[in-house]
Amino acid sequence: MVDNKRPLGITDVVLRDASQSLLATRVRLEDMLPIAAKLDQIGFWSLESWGGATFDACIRYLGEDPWERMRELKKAMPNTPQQMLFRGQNILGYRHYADDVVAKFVERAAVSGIDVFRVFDAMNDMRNIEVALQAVKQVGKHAQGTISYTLSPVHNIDSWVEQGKRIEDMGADSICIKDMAGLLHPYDGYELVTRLKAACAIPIQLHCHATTGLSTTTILKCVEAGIDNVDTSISSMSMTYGHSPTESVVAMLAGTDRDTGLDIGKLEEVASYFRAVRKKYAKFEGALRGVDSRILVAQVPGGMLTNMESQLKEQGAADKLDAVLEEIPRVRKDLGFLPLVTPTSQIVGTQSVINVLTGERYKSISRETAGVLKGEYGATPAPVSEDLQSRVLEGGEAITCRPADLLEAELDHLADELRKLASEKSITLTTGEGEIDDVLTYALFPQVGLKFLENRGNPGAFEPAPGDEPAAVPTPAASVGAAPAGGPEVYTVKVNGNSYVVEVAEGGELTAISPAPTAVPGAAAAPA
Ligand code: PYR
Repeated sequence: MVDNKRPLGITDVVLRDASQSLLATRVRLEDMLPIAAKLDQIGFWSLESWGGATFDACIRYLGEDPWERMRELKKAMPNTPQQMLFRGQNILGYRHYADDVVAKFVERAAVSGIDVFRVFDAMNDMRNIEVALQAVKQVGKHAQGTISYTLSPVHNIDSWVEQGKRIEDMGADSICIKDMAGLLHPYDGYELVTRLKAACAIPIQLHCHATTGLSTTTILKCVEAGIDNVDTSISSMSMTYGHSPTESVVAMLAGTDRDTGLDIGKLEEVASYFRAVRKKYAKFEGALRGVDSRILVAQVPGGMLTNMESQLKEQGAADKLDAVLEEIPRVRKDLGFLPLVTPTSQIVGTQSVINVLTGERYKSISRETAGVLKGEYGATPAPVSEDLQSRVLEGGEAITCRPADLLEAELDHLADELRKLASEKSITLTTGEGEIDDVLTYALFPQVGLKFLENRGNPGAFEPAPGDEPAAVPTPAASVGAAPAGGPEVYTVKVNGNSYVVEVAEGGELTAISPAPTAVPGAAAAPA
């Protein structure tokens, strides 16, 4: 083992990514707080407890104020650094926001209790994480820059090491290798970490999903190469779409130079608690048992695959899954080999489904696909298809600067807009210093956020908690075929007796139309 006489740091992700990946982001604060004191005593390097899709799920489904959730979690776990996943210029949404919104969001997240910000960009365009990282440094918190790991002809160990160095040069405190599809092979992980450790002075952390069955072995090889911290999840909330079990990694390293020092007995108390919680949320479980080896071939995140599988099934097109899986690499190539992670996984997935279901490639181009082709999300790892690009540009120019440089400051305007709407609709906004949190909720999700603020404190307006469902719940049409947390609004409309599912993006633009499903979908895991 390399220069390794130090404990491996563990970030347990049970409260955020495990809940997102295994239980469709539905675990409620009331099921987190009873175990918080125990989690706080374990000695984790950090606990991932916020960010990703949790913010959206809180306001869309659960009727929980995400800011309040964070404050409560921090209060209950004062001794453990609280970590969030931050989507760079997309913050916790699906489009780029102006820099003033990014900076204010970071500031308020820090005030609410976040200590470690893991900042990534779905395109790996590092210009898109710069403002967020600077904002984190500004508030004196830990800024972790991220490599969104993927496989493609234009990505290799050299390019990842270059990206790592760039992150360090940007002033980050650490680097995360984020392997959202579980594609990092153990020996590649060993080489990548060895090279990153040689090239960069800041700590390296590994985040691996378990879907392909590689993650625990990859963790071990990365430990041998000298990785500083790894993400795991308590065993009763681990594996399949999630992550390697915390206790297994702790046990593997017990008595070695990298002994984590964590107490298996205490961890078992936490595992036991989540065993019961998981049963309560069973209806949100995905179908996977064990390993999905298709991901090794299709190279997509597990959540993306299962979402597509259930959506196709609902539309009576389950037989098209293989065709869609073949289509994804083509679309990904046309879009410059971008990594597949929120929001690019949804963009590539939706376009692939449209290409297959319409029977003609790019007969219809979604607004988001056009956005990638126009450079609205930043630079793609490789050039995009010239044909498609000229089609969507219609003689205009693609964006080559950092896209947010083209966005005017928007926070003051949004605050005024929200105050006006609140007075028209008699919405009670938070008063004083906390008002800005409401503005940020509205800034990120104008429709869903406003609806949340209108109904805050009225649980009846949101999904019932598990166990509180009425005996027979008629399915509201608007929830049929619902997109993963934070996707576009989905409606079912009838035209001449035929039902169609229509997706309307924030801002009101139509992004996709498909025949309506015949049955209510099962719960699918949100994309990683
Ligand atoms: C998210 O952005 O929600 C991920 O989990 C990657």
